[in-house]
Amino acid sequence: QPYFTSWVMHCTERTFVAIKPDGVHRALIGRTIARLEDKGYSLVALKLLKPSRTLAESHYESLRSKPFFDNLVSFITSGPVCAMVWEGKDVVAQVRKLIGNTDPLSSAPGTIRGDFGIDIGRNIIHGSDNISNAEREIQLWFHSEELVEWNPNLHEWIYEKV
Ligand code: IDP
Repeated sequence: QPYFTSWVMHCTERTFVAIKPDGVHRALIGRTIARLEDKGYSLVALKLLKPSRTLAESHYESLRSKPFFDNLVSFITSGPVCAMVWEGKDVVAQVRKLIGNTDPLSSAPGTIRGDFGIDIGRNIIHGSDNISNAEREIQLWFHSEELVEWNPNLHEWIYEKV
């Protein structure tokens, strides 16, 4: 138990990740999850849904004034979306790195958008851009009882004991 306590300190940060309808239709759910698992992050929640307009508009509320907002909301609500919560040390920033730039054409090969996408409006995946947005988006998409607390045994081999 003392060992667990020292590893778990690293692992409490959470981020919201969503595979958008293009990623789901292109059968990229498995490969996307594999990349985050391979890195060492843990899945805390997962569901497939067709988001309501209210949910999609709240999720992207900071983009409401953008010319592409209506198209973006229509696209996301067309579903299905694979909504997830991932956990681990520095997970918000690291998932952004694994995803790549917003525009797939300027994303590095090796990133999800760099490997699988071409158009900015079909960039496969969403990841929260900072910790406070991650908290906001997790609350928006999930009920607290859908978030599963568990202690992966692998943590001993992923995190150095402090
Ligand atoms: P992010 O998804 O990389 O955080 P944001 O700027 O938050 O990027 O934009 C949210 C989503 O809106 C993008 O992932 C993309 O699907 C879409 N988007 C952003 N900019 C454009 C654009 O110029 N044209 C069309 N869609 C865009």
